[in-house]
Amino acid sequence: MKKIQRNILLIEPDYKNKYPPIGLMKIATYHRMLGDKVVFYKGDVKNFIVEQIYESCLDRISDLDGNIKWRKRKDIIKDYIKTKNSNLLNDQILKGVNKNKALITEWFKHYGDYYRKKKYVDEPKWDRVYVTTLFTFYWKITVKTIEEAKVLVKDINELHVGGVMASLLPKEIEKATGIKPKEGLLDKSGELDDNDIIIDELPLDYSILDEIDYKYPTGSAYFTFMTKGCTRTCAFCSVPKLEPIYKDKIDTIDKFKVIKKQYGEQHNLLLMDNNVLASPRFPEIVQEIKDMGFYKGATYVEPNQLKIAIKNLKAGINDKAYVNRCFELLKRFLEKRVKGKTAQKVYDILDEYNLLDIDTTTKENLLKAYPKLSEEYERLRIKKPKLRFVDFNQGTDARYVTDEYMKLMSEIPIYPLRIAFDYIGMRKQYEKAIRLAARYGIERLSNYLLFNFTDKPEDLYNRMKINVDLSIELGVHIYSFPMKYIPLYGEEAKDRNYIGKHWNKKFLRAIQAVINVTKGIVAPGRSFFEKAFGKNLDGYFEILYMPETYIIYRKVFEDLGYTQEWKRVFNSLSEKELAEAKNIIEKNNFKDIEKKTKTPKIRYLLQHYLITRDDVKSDDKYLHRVRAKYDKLIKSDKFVDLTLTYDFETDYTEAQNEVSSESVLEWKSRIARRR
Ligand code: B12
Ligand code: SF4
Repeated sequence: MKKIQRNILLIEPDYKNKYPPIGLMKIATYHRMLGDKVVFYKGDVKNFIVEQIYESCLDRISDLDGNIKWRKRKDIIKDYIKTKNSNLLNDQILKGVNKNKALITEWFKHYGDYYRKKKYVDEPKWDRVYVTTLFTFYWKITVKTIEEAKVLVKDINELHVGGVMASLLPKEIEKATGIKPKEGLLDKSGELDDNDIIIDELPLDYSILDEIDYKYPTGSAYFTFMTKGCTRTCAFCSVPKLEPIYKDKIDTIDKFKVIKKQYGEQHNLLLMDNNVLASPRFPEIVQEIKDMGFYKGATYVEPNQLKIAIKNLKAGINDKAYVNRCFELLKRFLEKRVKGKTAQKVYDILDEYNLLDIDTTTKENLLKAYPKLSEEYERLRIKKPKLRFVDFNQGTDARYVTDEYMKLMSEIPIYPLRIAFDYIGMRKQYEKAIRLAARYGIERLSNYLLFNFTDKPEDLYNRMKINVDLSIELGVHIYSFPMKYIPLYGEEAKDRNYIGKHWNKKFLRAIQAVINVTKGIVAPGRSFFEKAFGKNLDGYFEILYMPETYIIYRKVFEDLGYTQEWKRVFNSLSEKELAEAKNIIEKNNFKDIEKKTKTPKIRYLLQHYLITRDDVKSDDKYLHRVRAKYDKLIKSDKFVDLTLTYDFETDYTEAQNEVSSESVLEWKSRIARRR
């Protein structure tokens, strides 16, 4: 009996993330194995619905007037579907239409109504929809996505939700959406259908990533776990819940062979192991990594991506993805690799087959044009060897580091080596691990420093300082990446506002403000560190209490003398006044100062906190210089980008507290007078 092909939709909510959705990539492989049709979408579900209606609309009208390049009008047509604005229809969409105008107009109106009157709700198209989830702090957008996905699936029981957040907050998701998520891994057979396939063990389907506009910054890479779970149960970590069983080695090389054959060789190896050094089979893991082509000094020559894409296009693996991919590759080729007469020749071929615009590019024409382009493409494509790197991105556990294991790590191109420094209590083991790394010639380290958990603010300073001191002493580069703790369960897990026991709102903002310019990176140099965080703990705490604007525009306010004035007043407070002032500052809310304290000196001190960026007319050259330096570093090193937390994605300096500008001006002049 012939199996019925199912329509499968995979959704990743519209949040920012660095790694592609590994779970969905495995599920895509699974459904393709079963002969189902798979579509991937990342973004807003409403927009997806409009896209789908647009495609149906185009199917209807394309032949009614074949002279119009309808796809060039995509954005306006989509706008019309959303708004049913007749001006758009008459003035722009129907412009130049000569054939079947009345009929075409009716179809547009029909599809406009179809969206606006939500008729699609009565005609769901998808046999199964999967929504993946990631960080718990993306709660709102994930719940919204699940809610909106409900109308897409024929049978609500076929709406599946899984992944990290679904495993940490399953009850909350069920309460909010009525959908009971699938918790944990898909590591047993028969989890989704009645068959023997273990989805977790399948190779990833890379093709789905070309179906969407979003670009993950990982670049060409193999993503995998060579161990699962962890041997420890740290209270701040969800691995014991997500992956409760420690598997000390997962055979990987065969999966890579499949990926290589289907999608081409990948550049780097990104490993998500939670605690690889806990594995007694670590020597075997390192050997397998070497066998996969990741040995010290190994290089990578990019395969002919166009040839692979055309092969997959011919095989009908994922037409939408490979049309997009071919278009992108040819566009880049034309813009970057060909010059003069060859460029003209390539341009003419692309033009002849309507391949210069994604909206007019078709599979049929790509296959026709390819034989004319393939020779030049092969001749001129990039063939320069690039170094390959291995990144254990979750960090390694210093407590498991031995001489033997460090030596093994130094035999593969680990870049950077990440050693977790989760709390000050592990200082001894941590320092020992760093010294061993230096001894084995590992010079670049990027280390995670957890804060805002049960630690004290001074612990963070001390750990950063240890890294600065060790870098100088050992002649290595240790970058510190402070990682703010976010709860794993309950209400507090749903956003990033949690304040740890020994922390307060002001201190957290201050840390963020200090490292905002460097996007979260604390570089190894002493002079920058001391300027940014203080020469010693007293200096550090002074910075933590300092007005945010003075922290960010350090130079400007120092030059104006405001910082000195603030320090003078802050340090002149009596013990009692200081306690009162600190109590107010720590809450980081400076509205209605008069109501907060009766003490004139404290009131005067608090005026400094009202000064905002808008009051600073002069440019802070120092700030721009530092920012430019770090932007360059991030751009030039993918692994730095992959370490940065989302706390620094938006320009924090743009998003400071709004305070009424009148009062600011008044306070400003008073401060100026007192100086
Ligand atoms: C890789 C990773 C990263 C990467 C990027 C992740 C990404 N996707 O963009 C990097 C290194 C950048 C990173 C950073 C951070 N991370 Co992180 N990270 C991970 C890690 C190791 C894997 C996450 C992942 O992508 N998994 C892919 C999964 C989904 O694939 P899979 O396991 O093969 O999927 C299986 C199942 O999940 C399931 N499944 C998946 N999807 C679906 C969908 C359906 C419908 C179904 C049925 C099943 C299903 O089936 C699959 C097959 O078995 C997890 C720890 C872990 N072991 O899970 C932490 C983890 C997600 N990270 C965590 C944290 C806290 C962070 C940071 C916020 C740290 C910080 N304080 O700054 C940063 C934030 C990043 C930022 N830029 O701000 C926490 C999250 C806690 C929380 N409250 O949500 C975790 C859980 C680690 C921990 N120790 O607790 N991280
Ligand atoms: S050692 Fe690392 S992975 Fe293991 S429980 Fe602790 S924090 Fe999580």
